[in-house]
Amino acid sequence: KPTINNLISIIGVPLDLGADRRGVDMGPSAIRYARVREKLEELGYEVDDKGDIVPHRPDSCQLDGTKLKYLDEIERVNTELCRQVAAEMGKGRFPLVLGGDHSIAIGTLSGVLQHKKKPGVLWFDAHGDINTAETSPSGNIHGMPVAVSFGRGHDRLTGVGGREAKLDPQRFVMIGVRDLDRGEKMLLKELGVTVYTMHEIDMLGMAKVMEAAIRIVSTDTDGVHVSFDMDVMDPLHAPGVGTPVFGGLTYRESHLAMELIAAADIVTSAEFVEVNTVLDHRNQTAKVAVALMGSLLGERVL
Ligand code: 6HN
Ligand code: MN
Ligand code: MN
Ligand code: MN
Repeated sequence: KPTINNLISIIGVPLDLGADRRGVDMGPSAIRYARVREKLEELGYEVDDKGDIVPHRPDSCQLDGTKLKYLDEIERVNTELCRQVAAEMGKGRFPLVLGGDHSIAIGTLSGVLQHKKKPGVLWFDAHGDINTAETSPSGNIHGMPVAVSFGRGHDRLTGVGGREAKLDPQRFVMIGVRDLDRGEKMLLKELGVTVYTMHEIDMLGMAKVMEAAIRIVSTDTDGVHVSFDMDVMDPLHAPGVGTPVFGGLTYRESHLAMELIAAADIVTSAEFVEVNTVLDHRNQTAKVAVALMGSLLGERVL
């Protein structure tokens, strides 16, 4: 089973076009300001901050015949992210990607798939992010990365990293979900994705849910990616997100999940996304994100 070495590469992706809303573009800065590098160095990691993949901002939303907003630029940024994630993993380093909106998971996951044949994924989110152009109520690509990573969705997106390098829904687990669109419910069932909604977390408790989730993603896999959308947390604890939904994870539930993943020693890449500084209070959400990264990467009280 994969034990990560002590080399971490930070990649910032200040993209907000996938959310069609300003604010998450400052996420990487906010997370750096909350001292992510210092936190990781305290934990004994050697950190290489690769800086940001800077998106161009089109004057207006170009739709050219598709419902998908900002498709060109999102494809370009994710293609570059895929390349950088693959390059860092090729050097034996752990990629830690800072968002940005969740459409960047398209690039992160396709980068991971250049190195891992069958990675497991733990997807923490209030949402399913498994819309396609046909089912999306908004046309926002941050609601689509899960579908894309299974090979469903627009050609230009499923083509990032190659059409063959796609995830197996059997090795994909969602945690904390509480807002799904109609088409998302249908596709989740069709593909057989395991979804632990807030209901299961309420009923079983986070410890039991994570025990089951970790078993799924670490059985017959060659690595585990953690994709953490800050809106999985309750807006009380993480107010700085673009699409808040009441009834989310508490501060402790989120940490417990990260601590249990760390104890299982399975994680090989991670991303933290959707920190929206415009809606945040005194950088609270970025600080929480950094604290969670600490727990995920082995920080312990004693
Ligand atoms: N996120 N399901 C909604 C949509 O527009 O497709 C919301 C998506 C939110 C995406 O938070 O990463
Ligand atoms: Mn998301
Ligand atoms: Mn979300
Ligand atoms: Mn909704």
